[in-house]
Amino acid sequence: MAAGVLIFAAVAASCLAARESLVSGERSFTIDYKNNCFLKDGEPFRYISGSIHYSRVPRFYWKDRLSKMYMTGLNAVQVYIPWNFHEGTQGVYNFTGDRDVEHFLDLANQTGLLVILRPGPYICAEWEMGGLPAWLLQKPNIILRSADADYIEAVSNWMAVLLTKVKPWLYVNGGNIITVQVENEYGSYFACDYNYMRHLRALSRFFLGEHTVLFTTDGNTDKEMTCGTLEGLYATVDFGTTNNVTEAFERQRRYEPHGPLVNSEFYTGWLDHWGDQHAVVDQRKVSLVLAEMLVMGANVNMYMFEGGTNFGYWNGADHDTRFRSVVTSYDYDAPLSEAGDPTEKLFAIRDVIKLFRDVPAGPMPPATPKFAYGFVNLRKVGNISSLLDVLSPLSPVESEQPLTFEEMKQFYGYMLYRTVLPRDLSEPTPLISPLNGVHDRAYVSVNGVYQGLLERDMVLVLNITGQQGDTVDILVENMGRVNFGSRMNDHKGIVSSLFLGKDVLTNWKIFPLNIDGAISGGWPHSDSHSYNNLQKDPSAGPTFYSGTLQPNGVARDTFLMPSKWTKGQVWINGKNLGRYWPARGPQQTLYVPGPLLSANSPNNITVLELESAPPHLMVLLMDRPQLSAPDGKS
Ligand code: NDJ
Repeated sequence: MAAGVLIFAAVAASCLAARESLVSGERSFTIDYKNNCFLKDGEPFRYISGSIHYSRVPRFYWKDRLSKMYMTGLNAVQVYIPWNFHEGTQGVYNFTGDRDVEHFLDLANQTGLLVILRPGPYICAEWEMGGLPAWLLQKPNIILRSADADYIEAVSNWMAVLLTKVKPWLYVNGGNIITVQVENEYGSYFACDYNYMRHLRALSRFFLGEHTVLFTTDGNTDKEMTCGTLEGLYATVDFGTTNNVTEAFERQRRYEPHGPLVNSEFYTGWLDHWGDQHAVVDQRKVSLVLAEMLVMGANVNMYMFEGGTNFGYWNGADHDTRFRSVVTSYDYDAPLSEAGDPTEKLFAIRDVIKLFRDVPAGPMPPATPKFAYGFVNLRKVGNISSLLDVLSPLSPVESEQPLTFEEMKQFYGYMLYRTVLPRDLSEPTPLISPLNGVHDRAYVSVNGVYQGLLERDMVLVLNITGQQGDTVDILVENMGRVNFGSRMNDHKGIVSSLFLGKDVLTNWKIFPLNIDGAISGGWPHSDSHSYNNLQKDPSAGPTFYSGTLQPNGVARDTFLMPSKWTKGQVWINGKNLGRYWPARGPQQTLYVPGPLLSANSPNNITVLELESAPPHLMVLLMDRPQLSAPDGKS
């Protein structure tokens, strides 16, 4: 064992000797700087925790997942609050159903789990715009995560609502929240604005009181620690299996010479982007590094313990060398799978934890039963251009230049831009996005004939043909806003002019699309005929399909495989399951939670295929996921 480990282990022993006398019955959670540990009710305390995002797990399963975490031997869960999940429209708050954060806290409490709360306002997390509401982008050039006045005002209003709601859940107030994070890895953001961090510290103190343990989490470089830490906020670090544990904690010690060692994000797995290989982190390495940290007496949170799913449009994206969108599954190769099933990694982690604390007696709750429903036939409903009366019932907005999603106040999903060809194109003529202004994918039709696509950073030119006056329909897909780094002002739609050869395309009609509203309202009805439309090749371009799954008395978790479909979005019984893109991979199947299904009546499946449907028009419902591309590449 390295010398550093031994020194830290001695620290752990001193923590065990710590005691603080308390007025009997008083609840407290504090930092013991003398003995380098947390104190809970005056007794030395160490957490072994796991991250779970309630926004990625159906409410029905919250209790099941928390019980499995408890039975692994965890004594705490770490929870992010995604601001945009709760304040979709500025000033309008939603804390019901899958957004009922107090119910989640209550279930954790009943299960015997303490909570490490991470209320943001920014969370990263591979979540759309890192949890920030896209309506912030309505102010041009807003400097997110800084002391920008408009940003601060929005943050302050949100924190007033949120922190007031969680205050009764603080440990000292009789609840289970032991610590609260301020911002998230702020040190890796370019702005490095201490006034912003001071403001967040003031808000937290004001709404949560003087005695709550507030902390920061930062990556493992001096720059990150310098910009991310602030006096009065306990500085913690995050790192995975490829880092040297002793060095990582030595860095924490440079910023926090005394107090508990904390790895706030120990990576059990990693995320996937479309086009990547599926990420896997070796279970033995996770066990070894976990043991190494626990021997040192460190507090560890495993990120993720259960990842879950980016349902709907909630995935984020990265933009380093180019824009890369995160896949629908957030399985993360975590100890509990996307569907909440215990994996070998979970049992290996439990074996490690057993060496350090008693794990609860009794069996691990089993995997939820899965069902292979088999093939479901779909029929064509119609191409998107022929369905605008249903999907965009109000008149379109007319504008000489294209407007962004944010300007249209439609923040997520898809929008349709329509104009006409200014001249005859007898020869294929380039439709060009010279400033890379398609955010993020555009599906182009001329008079209902699908021409092909443009893709941000990838495809900036598409040759099209047609006659003067022909209708050009461009469906633009928002593939999730950037959640990390300096490019989070990620406006969507056609964000700079498109050219046809040398001519700028102008005079647009822009149709906001309420696809989710139509589908959750019962559209398309099972008896509705295929809408008449102009599409020549019936299987090309953005087109809706639907069908029914006959459940035969069974409503169980299942996995939808859109084999040979190209790219699109799936809904079942009105719930948006997320994006599929088997052609790009690695993810091949979509998780379908059983509680969405009816056991006794037909279940509606709706697919929006953006490029090209297979001739068979079937999807397969299987009893296991496939998160890697079949050839092992992406
Ligand atoms: O705090 C961040 C957490 O929310 C730290 N991470 C995590 C990775 O899952 C997650 O976003 C980082 N993400 S550093 C950036 C990934 C860049 C590919």
